[in-house]
Amino acid sequence: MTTHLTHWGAFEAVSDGQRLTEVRAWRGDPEPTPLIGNIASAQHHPTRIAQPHVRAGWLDHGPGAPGRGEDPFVPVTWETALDLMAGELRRVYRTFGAESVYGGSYGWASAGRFHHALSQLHRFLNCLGGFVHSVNDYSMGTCKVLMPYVLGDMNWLYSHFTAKSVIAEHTELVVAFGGLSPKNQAVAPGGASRHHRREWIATAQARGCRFVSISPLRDDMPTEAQAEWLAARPGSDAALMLALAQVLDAEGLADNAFLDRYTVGFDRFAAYMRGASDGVVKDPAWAESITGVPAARIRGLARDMAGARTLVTVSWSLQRAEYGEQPVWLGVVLAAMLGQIGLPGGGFGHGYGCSATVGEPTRQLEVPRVAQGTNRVSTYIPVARIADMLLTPGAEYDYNGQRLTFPDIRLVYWCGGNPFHHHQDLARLRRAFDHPDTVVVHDPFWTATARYADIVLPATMSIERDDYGAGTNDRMFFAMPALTEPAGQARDDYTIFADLAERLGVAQAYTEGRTSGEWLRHLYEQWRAEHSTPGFVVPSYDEFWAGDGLELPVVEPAQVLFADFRADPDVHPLTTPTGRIEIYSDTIAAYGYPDCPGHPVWLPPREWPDDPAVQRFPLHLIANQPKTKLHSQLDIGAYSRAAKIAGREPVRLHPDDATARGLHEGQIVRIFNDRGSCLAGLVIDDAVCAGVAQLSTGAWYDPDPADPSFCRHGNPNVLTADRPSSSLSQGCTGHYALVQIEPYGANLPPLTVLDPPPTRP
Ligand SMILES: Nc1nc2c(c(=O)[nH]1)N[C@H]1C(S)=C(S)[C@@H](COP(=O)(O)OP(=O)(O)OC[C@H]3O[C@@H](n4cnc5c(=O)[nH]c(N)nc54)[C@H](O)[C@@H]3O)O[C@H]1N2
Ligand SMILES: Nc1nc2c(c(=O)[nH]1)N[C@H]1C(S)=C(S)[C@@H](COP(=O)(O)OP(=O)(O)OC[C@H]3O[C@@H](n4cnc5c(=O)[nH]c(N)nc54)[C@H](O)[C@@H]3O)O[C@H]1N2
Ligand SMILES: [Mo]
Repeated sequence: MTTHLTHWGAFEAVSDGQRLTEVRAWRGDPEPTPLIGNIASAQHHPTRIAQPHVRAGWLDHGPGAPGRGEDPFVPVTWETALDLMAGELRRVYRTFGAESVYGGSYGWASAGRFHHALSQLHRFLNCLGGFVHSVNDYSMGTCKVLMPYVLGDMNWLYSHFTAKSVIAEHTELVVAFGGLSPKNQAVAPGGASRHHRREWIATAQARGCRFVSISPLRDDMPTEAQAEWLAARPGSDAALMLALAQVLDAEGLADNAFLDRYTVGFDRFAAYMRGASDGVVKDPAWAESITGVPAARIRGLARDMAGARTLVTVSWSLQRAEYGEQPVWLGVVLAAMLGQIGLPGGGFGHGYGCSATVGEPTRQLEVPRVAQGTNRVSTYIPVARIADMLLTPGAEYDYNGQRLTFPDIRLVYWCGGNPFHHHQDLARLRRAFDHPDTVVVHDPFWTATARYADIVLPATMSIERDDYGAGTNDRMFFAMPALTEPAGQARDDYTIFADLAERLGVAQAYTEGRTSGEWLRHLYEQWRAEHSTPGFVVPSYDEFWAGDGLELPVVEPAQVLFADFRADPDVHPLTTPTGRIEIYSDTIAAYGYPDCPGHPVWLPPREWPDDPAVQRFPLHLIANQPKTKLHSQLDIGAYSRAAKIAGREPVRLHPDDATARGLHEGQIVRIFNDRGSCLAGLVIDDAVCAGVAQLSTGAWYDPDPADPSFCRHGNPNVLTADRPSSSLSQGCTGHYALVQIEPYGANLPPLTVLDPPPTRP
């Protein structure tokens, strides 16, 4: 048995050298996830890319030839592919410069820190002169921009939110906007070792802690929480939070001493909340009409919050929407009004239900990783502006107080991500992908993005190479020896870049003369020299490699967010501009953005049910993270396929909504709006509130050849809008859209995405 790490957990496997013959959860994991069931079945699936491929039109007519996404692919040798690639990189860098290469390459790739696909791509492109990069992510694209103005840097916050063990011991009331999703707590970037969701929530519950979940899905809260469920209308949380705040204010329940000492700008916000600035009092009656939550229930909850040690948590999903700043900022304001920030179990949290490692004890050390070098190109985009960049080079736009210009991209290089999974309005993305001369993809699988590329290079899966890794803020650092040989002709991204670097005359800069095995040892030894301290002796590389994971030291006792700040805000100021919690931000106000003013407000999303333009689409689409996989990864795996209905992604609907449409369980339905449509298999379930359709992300995009806006498999991103969250953050808004559902009458079209694309000899 050899241990290996994935984003969804560690596992142990037996291998015959080619494939995994037995897979079971790592023995140290008390609550392993069934997601490990996708790995072995996916490894040799027909959609594994067997060898390098070049799109026929590109091969015959050169860069920019039409036919991307339509032409067959020509299988070629590695020699040919690498020669073509090197020639094309040389042409683009010489003719158009580094500013014409987009290497943002957003995506989760695999666990394993050396063979981290994006890091290797960035290092390689930096050796060639740099590339246009992306900032932020799809996960927290809005709050990462907002938080530095309000609470402080989000990367720091991520590993310093009050520990779950502290919540389990002290919190009396958890008010969870977006729930505490059990499926999402299985996953963490870079890996999760000891899952213990049931344990911390059940401990809190048994002690008498009450959980209230504000969410369109009952199962966004684990059963062990025995939560009360408040099904507010999706997208309305800011209104609900304003009304909770208004009750605290009007009933004298707000902690004014806390607001005075630790925050700035409450008065400006209060004028809005009380109706002084716009004539509308944001009271529970006002919020009832927006949220659908009875005013009495809102008032009761506000009083309960003031009477208990209360933790306000907001999931990242709420900010993956238009004006996504508002519910996050208001969550902070609510917690500030309760005056419990910095106390054990009270205050604010962001992301407890989003990742296994939010609320884990803060890790004292980073793990070794490869340096990406220096990017000489300063041009970047907020990551979700990819289609805008490709469609409108030269156009100007606002971002975080700046006026930026989209560059003119000739070559797109993707390694470790799947934009035809993660981006919104896929038909528009497809038009955008027509713009560059050349699209290059490395991936183990024929993902939709690989099918839209010109040069496709087969990458190894993490189980096919030596590596090591630890999740962000996870305390276990694992050696990850290769479990099998690479499938087909797959090569490590590192080896591919090293061969390209050789052809382009930058081999020394890229490899520094090391093989990947030598790099692993070198980076480890460097790290060991830096981190061997009397309290923590790092074992030799050989001991580490032979061991079953190294336990890294964490801060003890477990952290309470902002305990220092509470003790003395002058000695321990926040990293915000004023050092205080900013309920009003002068900096944001000065930007003058109507879609993100200086204090939090309620702004209805542009697609809001009152609008006659969208009345044809009365259902809120919840395109959340999938339960049976990580994003689009291993959607061909056994555990993911087992949940499909006639091969299509399941969509869940409330019984009343199904009856009203004459739909029955297991039926194939068509989900549509003005942007696109997709097929899905119907599951009728009263865990979904009425008026909501839940279709998770991750089904491999399988467009009708005649209509790229119609996905035959059930990818919700044909339905979502490619609209920014706001001028401040320019984040993605994949978590909010309106749709309609009807029976699918026509003959069920076959899926093509489970087979490799057509090839030409
Ligand atoms: N509508 C809607 N859309 C969303 C979201 C939503 O809530 N709603 N959520 C968004 C969020 S939060 C995220 S993070 C994104 C996720 O979007 P992505 O991170 O792009 O999704 P993944 O499916 O994880 O893509 C990773 C790709 O890397 C490949 N890969 C794995 N290992 C390797 C390797 O070693 N080398 C190479 N070259 N490739 C490798 C995998 O096969 C896979 O194709 O999706 C976003 N999209
Ligand atoms: N199994 C699994 N786990 C994952 C991932 C995965 O792909 N699979 N992806 C990981 C990644 S990259 C990320 S970023 C995190 C994401 O973590 P989140 O963003 O929290 O995850 P989601 O599943 O998108 O959304 C959580 C819940 O929010 C609720 N919700 C949606 N809209 C609203 C709203 O307007 N108001 C309220 N109150 N609730 C709403 C939905 O019911 C949804 O189920 O998850 C991580 N965990
Ligand atoms: Mo994410």
